[in-house]
Formats: sequence, C-alpha cells, structure tokens
Amino acid sequence: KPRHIARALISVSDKKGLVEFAHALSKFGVELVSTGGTAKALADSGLRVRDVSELTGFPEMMDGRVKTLHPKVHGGLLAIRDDDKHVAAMQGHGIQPIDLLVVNLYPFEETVAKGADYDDCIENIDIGGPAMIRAAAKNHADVAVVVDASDYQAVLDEMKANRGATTLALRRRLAAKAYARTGAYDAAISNWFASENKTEAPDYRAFGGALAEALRYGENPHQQASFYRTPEKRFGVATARQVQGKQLSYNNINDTDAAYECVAEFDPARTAACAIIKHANPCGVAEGASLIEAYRKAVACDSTSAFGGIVALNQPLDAETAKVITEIFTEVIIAPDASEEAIAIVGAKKALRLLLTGGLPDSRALGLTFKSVAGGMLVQTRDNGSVDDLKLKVATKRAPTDQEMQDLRFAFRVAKHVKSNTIVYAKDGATVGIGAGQMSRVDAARIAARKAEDAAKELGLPAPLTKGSVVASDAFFPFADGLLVAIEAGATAVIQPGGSMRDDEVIKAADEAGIAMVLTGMRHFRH
Ligand code: 93A
Repeated sequence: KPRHIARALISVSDKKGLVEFAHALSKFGVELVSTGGTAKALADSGLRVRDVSELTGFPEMMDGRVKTLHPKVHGGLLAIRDDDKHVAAMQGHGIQPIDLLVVNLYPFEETVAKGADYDDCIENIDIGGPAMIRAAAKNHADVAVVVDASDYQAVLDEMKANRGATTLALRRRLAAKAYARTGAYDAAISNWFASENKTEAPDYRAFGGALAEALRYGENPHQQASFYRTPEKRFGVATARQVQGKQLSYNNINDTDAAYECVAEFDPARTAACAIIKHANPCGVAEGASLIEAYRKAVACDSTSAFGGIVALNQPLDAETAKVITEIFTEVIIAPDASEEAIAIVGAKKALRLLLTGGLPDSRALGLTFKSVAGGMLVQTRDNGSVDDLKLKVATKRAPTDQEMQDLRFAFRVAKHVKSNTIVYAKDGATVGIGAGQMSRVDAARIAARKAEDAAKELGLPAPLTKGSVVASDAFFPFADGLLVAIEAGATAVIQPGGSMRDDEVIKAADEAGIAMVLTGMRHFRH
C-alpha cells in the first residue's frame, strides 16, 4: 500500500537537516504544518508553512506545554483512510489528514546530562511529541513517522521512487523505530526520577521487563535488588517453576542461570550431563550414561567446592540421582523436569530449591546480553558458538586419538562457560581441573592442575587425574608457558582457538612434548 504524502506536520527540537528536508518535501508539493520554533525556522528559509494553531484553531499556550494536543492533530494522524466512518468523522469535524509526521523530542536526556536543575528537567519532558509519535506509528498503515534526522533521506528516496508516496515496508520500519524512541525516552525519565528520589533502584519495567519479584537484597546485603523477566522466550531460571525451597537470592539466580546455560550445551538425546556451579563458575561438569553417573563425576572434580553449589541437569531428575544430590548441602537443583518420586525425595530437604523448566535453552539461539558500565551499558549478542559447528584443525604432528578428540570437544564446550582466563582439564567426559577468572593464563593452568592434585588426595588416588587428561583454553596461548604447565600436569592433547603471534612457538612446544593440538578458530572469552 503506497501512501501519497500531501500534508506533513513537522515539530522538531533538533533542527539539524530540517530546512533541506522541508525544501525537498515542498518540491513534492507537500503542505507543511509546524509548531512555533520549527515554523519560524522554515519560514525564515523562505518556505511557505502553516502554523499548527491555524490548523487547530487554538493558540499555543502554557509556555508551549499545549501546542499539538488537539483532536484536529490527533484525528488527522489516527484516522484510517479507507474506513468510511473515520472519513465521515474527519469531514464532520473539519479534520485534515496528516500523512507524514516529523518529530524529535524535547532534549530531556541532554538536559539531564548537562546537570540542569529539577524544574528545567521537568520542563524538558515532552508530552505532545511522544503522543503524536505514538499516534502516527499506530496508524503506520497510512502515516509515515520520522523521529530521526538520519531517516529524512530514506523518505525522500521512496517519494522519488514512488511519485511522492512511501511504501508500507518503510512505514513499518519507521514505526518500530518510533516506539523504540518513545520507549527509551520514558525509560530515561523513569531512571532520572529514580535517581532523584535516591531510594529505589531504577525500575527495569521501563525497558520492557516485567517484575518477577523483589529480592531480599543484591549481591551483598546492603544492595537492593529485583528480578525482572524480559520478553525473551527462553527456558531457564526466569521462566522456571519453583517446586519447593526457600526464596531464591540474587546470587542463586545468577549462579543457577550460569549452571543451566552450561548444562544446556549437552544434547540430552546424546548424553546425560550435570554442571555444578559456585560463584558463577563451574566447579565440576560431566556427562555420563545416566544422570547419577554424570553427577558423581562432576562432584569428584572438586567435591570441596561442590558443597553448597547449584546443580543443573540436562535430563529430568530421577529418584536415585535426587537421593545422591541431597546427601550433600546443595542450594538449588534445576532440571527440565523431575519424576514424582524424585520430587518427594527432594521434599525431605525443606530449604533446597527445586526448579523445573520444561525444557533446555537453545545454546545456539540468538539473543542479547547486557552489562552496565559507569554511565552506560554494553550490549552484545550471546555467545552462541558451539564446538560442534567449528572446523577443527590439527596443528601438531600427532593427531588426537578418538578418545582424546571426544574429551577435547567436551573440555572446550565447558570452557565457554568458565570465566576468563580459563583452563579446563578433562578426562572421560568429566572435568578434572578448572582454572577460572585468572589475570594470567599460566596461573589458570597452574590453579586447575593444583585443584586436580587436591581432588586426587580427597579421592585417595595415586596420581591427579590431569595425568593423561586433555586441556582446553578459552583463548589462544600468547606464549608457550601456559601450555608447558598443562603438559607438566600430564595433559596429552590440547584444544584452543589459535591465532597468537607466537602460534609457531606454542605448536613447537606441543610437538616437542609429543602432544596433540587442535585449533578451533573461535574464542570463548567470558567475563
Ligand atoms: O510541551 S509539549 O509537550 N506540548 C505539545 O503539545 C507539543 N507539541 C510538540 N511539547 C510539544 N511538542 C514538541 O515541541 C515537539 O516534540 C518538539 O520537540 C518541540 C518543537 O517545538 P518548536 O517547533 O516550537 O521548536
């Protein structure tokens, strides 16, 4: 449905590009209607422009607080052009259709940013602008709405291509952008109010979240916190059913999320898997023929840390696994489902939280992650890379054996879910040493090996399980030193992204030790 533009209402605070755009519109024969300052700028440039007060029959009043808030404006934006009743209403009340709305809002964000006083900030809350933008965007079937000067050219290009009309595709894109703008504008106002009041954390509902619950406190007891659900449809802690147990804490939710995203890397049709998390890092991850086997292998990696951990399973919790898990203090169990018997067994531990999700999150799905920084926010797409999709390249003289290859894939899959710098030793489908969150990769390798020594003592083994293990690194080895630590700990094969300036040196060290090295070409930093 191309829509011809006969009349445009232009009301902009930021007048960048305005005069050029309006001149181009008027060349297409578009009638221009404008508010005070905008009308003056257009008239000064030699254009013919109608004042909006002439259209409404009302003067701008109350210091401009009321200029476009009038049925002649909103009727002209909202009327459905091919609806007889709407058309009759327009005729009956002398309402003229507005086909193009060009608005940018009072600079609320800039006013706050420059440190203006309270009243000045309040006065810069635009009311009429967002009302018109929302009206025009709702009626995008007939009306084009432009909230960003960078879209002026796209409108003109379409008008040129369609003899003065716009396409529905463009009007839809512009409508989406329009609501994004009014949404962000209101979020900025809401955040400013929250910081003015100094009593509450900003309400994330302003960004489209839905309050799930007010938490007792944040990461620490002196911090306030809430838990919001986003519109994203994803199986996990935010959408799970809590069958029993105490209220989840902020840290529980954070750790449970890390645990479930990690275990979701393991296809339940191929293998049972278990991830145990402490402080957002895995302290044991394993796959096995059954859940109980996977759980036991995961605990064995670091049974000290597993105490008070979060346990995530990729298959429905069964009774015998429930029995073993409840033998040690556990904070949370999360699984796709659970048998009646398993639920009854967990029921004996009143405080233990049991979360059932109904499914696993798709680890390959697109999605966004957010991280706040002072005065800003970092947004990125989720790390949805999977070792199964990568072309693995053997870099050494010796290629890994089949068993090594299996464990290498396993180790790299886990490494993705460990905070950087990450070194993961694995053997027979289980982690046997995890080094997390170190500033140096050598230290991550050392810590992981030392933890394996501790585990061997705990389990009464003659040698740490790193002997004859494989090792994964989340990012390349900048030098051979980290790899040498792993070789010394007994690793026989290594998987890493590669791409270091000194790859040759690192590969040479591997060849000299007779170990196999596989390069993934994909990095898994996680911070
Ligand atoms: O004070 S308002 O909320 N009341 C209104 O009725 C109204 N209509 C347009 N602000 C209103 N506007 C805003 O005025 C527009 O969003 C735009 O930012 C600004 C343009 O004013 P001028 O053309 O006088 O520079």
